[in-house]
Amino acid sequence: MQKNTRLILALDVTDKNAAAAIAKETAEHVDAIKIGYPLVLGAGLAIIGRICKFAHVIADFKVADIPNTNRLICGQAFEAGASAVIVHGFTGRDSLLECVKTASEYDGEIFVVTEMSHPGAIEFMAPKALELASLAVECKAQGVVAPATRPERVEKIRSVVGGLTIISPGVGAQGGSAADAITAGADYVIVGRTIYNSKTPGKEAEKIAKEIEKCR
Ligand code: OMP
Repeated sequence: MQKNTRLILALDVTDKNAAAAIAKETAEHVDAIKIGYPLVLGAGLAIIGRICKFAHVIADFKVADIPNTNRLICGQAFEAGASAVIVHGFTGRDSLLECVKTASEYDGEIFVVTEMSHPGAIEFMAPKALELASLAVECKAQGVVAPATRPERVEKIRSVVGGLTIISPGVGAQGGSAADAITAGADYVIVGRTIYNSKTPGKEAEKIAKEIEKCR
């Protein structure tokens, strides 16, 4: 993924035609489009192939299973046209290594969730976030997901992952700021509702991309 706008759209709509229209309108202002269960369950896995004509697709399947099942899930995502898959690390080294190995067969990337952006992440994830970040480095994942809602945690996670890519959700609807996340060390911010619920998603994406540009 090329760092251009440093903005990733989370396309969490459930209708395939609405998704394609938003992807088309926002494509020039984003570096990637993240697709997860809402859209894949609503529109089918083939939606990845449709959306990847507009931008790189990150398949957000938060894969969290035994190694063999992880291999099968990641394989399906890459076969469908995804450039990257988001996975969990808490299932352990063997499960994560299988995701990384599968990605390498497709020249794809793996992003490992560390601490999530919602308040509940403080309960179980936050105490383990830095260990999960270390595991991502040790397993040679390409990057991690870290919370824009807590820029000070992005900074901490950056100090653990070194040169790995950090993608950071929680901007806008969850209260985080794109500028704060980028300044804290995120490479990309992920924005969903603020863009796809806007009457003018293209203009909204452009506005956020400009905010990010000012932080450089
Ligand atoms: P908005 O809150 O609508 O901007 O969407 C954020 C997107 O990022 C959604 O697709 C979430 O599922 C996703 N996300 C988080 O919000 N927090 C996290 O900690 C991790 C993710 C993710 O893995 O993408």
